[in-house]
Amino acid sequence: MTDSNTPPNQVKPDQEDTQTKKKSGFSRFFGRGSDNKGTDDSAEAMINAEPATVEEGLNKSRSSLFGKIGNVFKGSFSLDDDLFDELEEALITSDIGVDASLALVERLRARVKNDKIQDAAGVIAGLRTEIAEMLKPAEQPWNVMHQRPYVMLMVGVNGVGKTTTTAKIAKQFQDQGKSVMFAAADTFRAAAVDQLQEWGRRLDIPVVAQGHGADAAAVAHDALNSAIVKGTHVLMIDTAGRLHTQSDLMEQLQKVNRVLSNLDPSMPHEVMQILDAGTGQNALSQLEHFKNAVGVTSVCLTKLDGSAKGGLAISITQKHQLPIRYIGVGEGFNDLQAFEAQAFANALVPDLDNL
Ligand SMILES: Nc1nc2c(ncn2[C@@H]2O[C@H](COP(=O)(O)OP(=O)(O)OP(=O)(O)O)[C@@H](O)[C@H]2O)c(=O)[nH]1
Ligand SMILES: [Mg+2]
Repeated sequence: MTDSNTPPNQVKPDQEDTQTKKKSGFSRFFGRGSDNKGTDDSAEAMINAEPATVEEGLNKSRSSLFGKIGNVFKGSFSLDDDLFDELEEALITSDIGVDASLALVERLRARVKNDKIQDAAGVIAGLRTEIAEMLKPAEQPWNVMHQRPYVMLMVGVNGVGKTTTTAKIAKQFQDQGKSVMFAAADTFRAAAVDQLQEWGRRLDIPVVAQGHGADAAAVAHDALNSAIVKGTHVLMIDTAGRLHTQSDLMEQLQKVNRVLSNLDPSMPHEVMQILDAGTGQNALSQLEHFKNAVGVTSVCLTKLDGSAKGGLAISITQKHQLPIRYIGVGEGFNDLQAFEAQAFANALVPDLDNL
């Protein structure tokens, strides 16, 4: 991780190492350590891989949650305070967070009482329904066609999946018949521009770039002008990963935002924060900081497949009421799926027979 004194156009050698290690998942498809180049075959594999189901993506989260409490629903089940206490504890330790866990158990108690639920299957079904209800505010309609170009700023800390998620969403737009342009506003990390350009080449998407060390806001400005001239439907601006403590980089992001909104106050239309589910409750404070700095308008929760912290979606919704546009349940392009509250709740809470 770079300290806040490092100039934006310099990358420390140890930072490059961290980046290379982090890309090991990416290189599963690309067959080597580089984060930006690979064979066409491996790119094809990533683009065309069969989708994982949401249920598969939440395997770890589900077993972590019910590994702890499965037994209280089986055998000599008794509907008492102990059951709710154990449930509450398991929810808290599954990264649903304290507030959201308390709220969830409270709602479940009320449902059990109102619906006169008496058996384990009923409690499990009630839990699933309450989780779906709590997640509902995160499932919001998204109309990217109301503006042309529709401008999206992709933000988040290092390595959460900003660039690959940008490419994956772009592919979905293309499949819907929309034209896309990329802006390479991660001018901080040496290989970042190449990485985006490589995706642009593979997906046949134009990339506006000025190279390593360039002013990110100038890149965004150029790209916007180009998207206007070309009549592009969606402009997606990839940005450098940064911590909220890297004040120079946070200011750079604010400048990108400002340059866009000076040209048109409705821009950017979407500031999408990518959050790595594996970071757990830490993701909530990342969101808080970015929200304050650049007015995040939506979230994408990646790497659920590698994490047992799927409950995070509930605390994000409870605390921030932002739309969760997508969830990442694997590395393949088809593994980035539109968020659906009920499907997510179904995947997190198994049937009694499968506990
Ligand atoms: N397993 C899994 N891997 C993912 C998912 N989303 C992204 N990744 C992987 O995460 C790694 C980092 O992705 P990038 O898109 O380069 O992340 P980034 O946020 O742009 O990184 P920086 O630009 O360095 O800040 C890559 O290997 C991706 O393939 C996901 O949902 N599941
Ligand atoms: Mg990136």
